[in-house]
Amino acid sequence: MANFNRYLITAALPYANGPVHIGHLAGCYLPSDIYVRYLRAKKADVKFIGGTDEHGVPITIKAMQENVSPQDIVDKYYKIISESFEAMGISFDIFSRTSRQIHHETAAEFFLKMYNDGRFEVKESEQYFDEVKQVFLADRYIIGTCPNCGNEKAYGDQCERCGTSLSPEELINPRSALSDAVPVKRKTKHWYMPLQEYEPWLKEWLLEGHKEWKNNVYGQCKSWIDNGLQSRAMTRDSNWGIKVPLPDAEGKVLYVWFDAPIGYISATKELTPNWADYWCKEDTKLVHFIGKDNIVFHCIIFPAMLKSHGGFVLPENVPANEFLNIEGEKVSTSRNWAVWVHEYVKDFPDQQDVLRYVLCATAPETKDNDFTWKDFQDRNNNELVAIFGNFINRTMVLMHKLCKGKVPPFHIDVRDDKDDAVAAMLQTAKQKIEDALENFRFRDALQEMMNVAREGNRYLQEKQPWILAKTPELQQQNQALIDNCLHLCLQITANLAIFCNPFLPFTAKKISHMLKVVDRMLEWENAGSLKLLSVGYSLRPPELLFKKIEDEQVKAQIEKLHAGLKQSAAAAAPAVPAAPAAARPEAAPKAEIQYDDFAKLDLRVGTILHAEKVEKADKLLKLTVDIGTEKRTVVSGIAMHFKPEEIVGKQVTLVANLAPRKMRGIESQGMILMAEDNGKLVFVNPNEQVSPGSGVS
Ligand code: B3M
Ligand code: ZN
Repeated sequence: MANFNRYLITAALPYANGPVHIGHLAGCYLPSDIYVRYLRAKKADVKFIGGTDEHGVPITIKAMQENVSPQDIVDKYYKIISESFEAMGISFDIFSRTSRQIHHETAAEFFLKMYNDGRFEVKESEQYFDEVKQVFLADRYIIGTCPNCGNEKAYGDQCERCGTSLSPEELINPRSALSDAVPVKRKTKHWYMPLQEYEPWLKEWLLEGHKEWKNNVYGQCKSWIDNGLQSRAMTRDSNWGIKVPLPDAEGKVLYVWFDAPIGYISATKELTPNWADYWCKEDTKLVHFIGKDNIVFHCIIFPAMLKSHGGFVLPENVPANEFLNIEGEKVSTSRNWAVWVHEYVKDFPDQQDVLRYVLCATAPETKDNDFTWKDFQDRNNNELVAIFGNFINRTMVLMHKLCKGKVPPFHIDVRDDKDDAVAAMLQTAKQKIEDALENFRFRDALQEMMNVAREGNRYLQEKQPWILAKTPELQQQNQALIDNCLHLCLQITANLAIFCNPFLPFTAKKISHMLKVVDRMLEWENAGSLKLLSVGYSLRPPELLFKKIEDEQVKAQIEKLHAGLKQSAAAAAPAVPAAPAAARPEAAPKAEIQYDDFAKLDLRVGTILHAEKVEKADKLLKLTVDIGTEKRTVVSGIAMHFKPEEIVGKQVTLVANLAPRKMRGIESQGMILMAEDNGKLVFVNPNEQVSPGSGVS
């Protein structure tokens, strides 16, 4: 393992086409900030790079929806996004924008170097063109009827009502979203990176060299590489973006995924004249924090670009998180099913650390996870208030009451085993927190930090200084024991400030203020020490660190979430690609049937034993379903809605006597019942676990 002398930490550049929500925070901004704060506390040489991604189709679409220029959009959201991060204490060293001059220059130079080194292939292909507006149309700009569900406002890349992924060719009645004209195919030329040529190198560098990467990241990369890489266009036809710096490239810009990661380099240049130390010296540890939808770009395409350009370090790790759902549903910005950071900071002023705590405790580190307001309340009330805040508050109150507001001395002659155990407890915690943080296990690290507060409470409870001081006479007799207890509780409190600082920086500041210590005390090397506070030092009165969150607040947030959802539903019927069809697709009534018709159905509950994708069929999953007496193979069109590994073990209702049917060469022996809610599919199953094969009637 190489020895690193400096760290370059990046967090994905959010598109400046909307505010950030808590899923963004949990996905990459909070973990990266925790990591960076820890590194700074260790006095490491570290730069934390962020900014907004201001190019690409997402921006131009938003501009069309709001009927303003792309520049207006990026200006508006840069402000909201950067203020949200600042309010939450995400401590970037720089928060730049890819629209800045320095980035345009850096990205253009990068492209030109690759071009001059012969790294691109030029290829012509046919693409949809709008003859009225005289522009090529990205797939998103083509709308038409979905061949699957009949939604008339499906996009050329996806139907947002039924979730099917589409190509523009599949749309019935395709039209340009810009002019309503029927698009025509036209030849266009682009510069491609032959990614297949990087395969041997990627196998060696990534698959062989980085087996330590998180399973979810490594697995995705492996399957991309194993499936074979292809040439990918690094330019697009558009007038919004970084102009391709070649003479014969009128109307062409760099592909947004080519320019955006270079934004990390440009931002570092903007930050420091020593930028090349961070990007070009082998002893830099470069770590990209991202969400799982960005894995291929950061682990395959950008490294291939860096390699191809030459002279840059490669990422040492890419600890991508999975997704955070909200109240059991996927976050959807278009349906407004999200908790927006700029709204949270307004609704919960001065409670940033509560959100930081809850998001870290429930971070989707290895699998998708769920945020609920109830859990938010519980974790605040039962953990931050009842354990962490309570320990520090009791310590401070008792110290003021029983030790005259000063750090009491420690009397060696009356110390006992419990006192002696405190030092070891702190040392162990320090080790465990370090180990977890170095390995990007932020949840574990947070748990270990909380355990220190738990241990503190336990120690205080065992010592019971309030009993020792029940009467003035008793207190006089026991003062040495009382002193020892509170001396150690105060040292634990100071240690907690150090330990919690990466996770709860606002709280660490408040504790430092109460203890009247300077920021230097929070340096990591001080952790584990029992000499953080000097004897006789007078301390400030206790401040409340956390307050209870009431049921009404939780209720209001849940209502707000649902109200937001309805609002966006009412604002449906977009003129241009916009919010997805939000109106509920009512199931059409069917003709009346007799009981006998119904009784012909053999419905059985089964358990999914195995699920896998059907090759070359985007929508199909092949399932093995246990129906008690036998196992059935069922081919089901649900691949766009569920990942195979998510549904193994689920109970389903199977139409068991449906005539078998061949799909993609596989005989499907039955059909699974699904409910459809606004484009989301849900299994129909009994509300309690039943034995496989149980009949349904
Ligand atoms: N803007 C995608 C996203 O916001 C993209 C990330 C760029 S990181 C260089 O998820
Ligand atoms: Zn559809």
